[in-house]
Amino acid sequence: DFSTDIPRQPWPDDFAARYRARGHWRGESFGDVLRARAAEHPDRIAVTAGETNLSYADLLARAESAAGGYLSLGLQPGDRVIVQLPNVAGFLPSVFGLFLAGLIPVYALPAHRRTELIHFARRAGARALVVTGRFEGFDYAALAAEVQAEVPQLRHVIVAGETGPFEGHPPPVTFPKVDPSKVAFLQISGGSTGLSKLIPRTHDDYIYSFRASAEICGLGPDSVYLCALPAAHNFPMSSPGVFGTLYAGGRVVMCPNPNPETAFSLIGREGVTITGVVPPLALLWMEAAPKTRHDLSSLQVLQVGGAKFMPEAAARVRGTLGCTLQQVFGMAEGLVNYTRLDDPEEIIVNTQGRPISPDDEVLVLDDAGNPVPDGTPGHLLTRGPYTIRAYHNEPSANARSFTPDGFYRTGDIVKRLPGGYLSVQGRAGDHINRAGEKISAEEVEDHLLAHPQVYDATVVSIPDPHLGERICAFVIPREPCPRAPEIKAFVRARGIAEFKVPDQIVFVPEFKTTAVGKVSRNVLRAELRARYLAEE
Ligand code: J2J
Repeated sequence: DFSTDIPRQPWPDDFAARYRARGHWRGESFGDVLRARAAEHPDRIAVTAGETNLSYADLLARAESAAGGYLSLGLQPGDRVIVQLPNVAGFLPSVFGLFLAGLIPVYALPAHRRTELIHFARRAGARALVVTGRFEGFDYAALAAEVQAEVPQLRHVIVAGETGPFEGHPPPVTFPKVDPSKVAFLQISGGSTGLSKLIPRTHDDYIYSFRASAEICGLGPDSVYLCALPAAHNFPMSSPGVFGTLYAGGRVVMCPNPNPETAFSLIGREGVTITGVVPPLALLWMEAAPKTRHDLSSLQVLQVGGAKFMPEAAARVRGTLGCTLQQVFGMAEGLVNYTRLDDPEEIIVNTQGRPISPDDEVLVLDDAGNPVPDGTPGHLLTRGPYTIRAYHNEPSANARSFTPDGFYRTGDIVKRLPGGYLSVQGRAGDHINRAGEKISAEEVEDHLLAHPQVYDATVVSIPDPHLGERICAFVIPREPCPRAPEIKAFVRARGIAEFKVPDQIVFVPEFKTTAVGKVSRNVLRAELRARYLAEE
């Protein structure tokens, strides 16, 4: 039972004291932020979604109703609640309601399915799940019911309406006291080995990250942020994203899907000033921009992150979209780097930016753990005022992912350049970065191996002109050899996000390699990838 073990502030006391003394951690909770903004400018619009506009006062009122509703179910402060919501008006009332009630959101993506949700529910010890009914043709309430049937401790499925759950419900008689140094929510990691891990973020650390991000991005009351990626992703949530925009008193426009037609019409209609996308979307938008009938002239900043944006593409952003590019290299575990808006074009095009905070500590190390000179590729390790010190409930992953003195091993290979700018060169781990979604090769292999006609399977990333990387599964079949579409359908039916289903299946008679066992799996992956690319 994981119900009582959400950790206290996870940084050592001397670090915490320093982060407070420097003014990074201000003892402010999510609820405090919303209350302050609603008091300062109640009538300003906070969120637009379709025809719905919620003012800051509306948002607070709906969040208070939601808090009252959650607590009336018997949920207790500290309980975990999975939130699986697409980009709808109800997203923010749902999660601010949880914060006001002292409950801990666990953010799932709209793309997640049965297997992933069950894993999150068990790992987090979640007691409830908040979903929409139907969205873009998919029945999330039905999915939630399937998950609930498998996880008895998940007592409540809460179906949020258009503007959140429990609309009109009375607020709690008393709001629980929330300690800003404690965990506010659990974010989902990309999961480079095995299943996604849960990332505990505190009010203090996360609010610092988006407050400082909003400042770096020049956000203010006139800013209009288009939330084009799924709001539960760390990038659109906090870099500076939805929360940074609200912190600055601006307006969030929820974009139901990021195709150019939908996004451009919202940019034109709502006067969007800033948005963030992954590289494949940036490419798509640059293709579509010259032909669009929508007015994109309000757009000042296009942020691109989540995967490497190639310099050739980066150099075309200003000419095609008429705005400043900002590269963003971040991770849900913490550290976020930005190119600054007034950096020379050369830096903006060729680097992935520099850290948010003067207290972000960055190490670039060789394989033996020694620092490399600037300009030489090495492993990126980091610690700082908004980077976690441990995953939630993952003793063995923690031993691998963090050094004894608290540095997080990002798995990324970077070069440090003058001024502390970073250039991402690749990564040491074996996750696949498919259009910004991180997929564990191991996790997909396990699903393939469950197929009765699959003798063995190895999953690798293959460079892809549209996705950045695609998922390629090498499969040794049993007789009779199954067909590729049948294997894909089988994997999909295991209840996983569509973005994890292999794009391509290559049948091979054997793996022709000296690599055996788990430890050499990376060697095998590298061999198969090299052989495939050579034959292509
Ligand atoms: C190369 N690789 C990148 C970039 C992330 C802001 C922006 C992105 C994320 C994110 C985020 C990259 N160039 N510009 O949380 O707040 C790869 C790295 C990194 C991993 C983290 C944010 N930007 N990456 O993408 O947790 O490999 O966060 O370690 O999903 O994405 O993935 P994630």
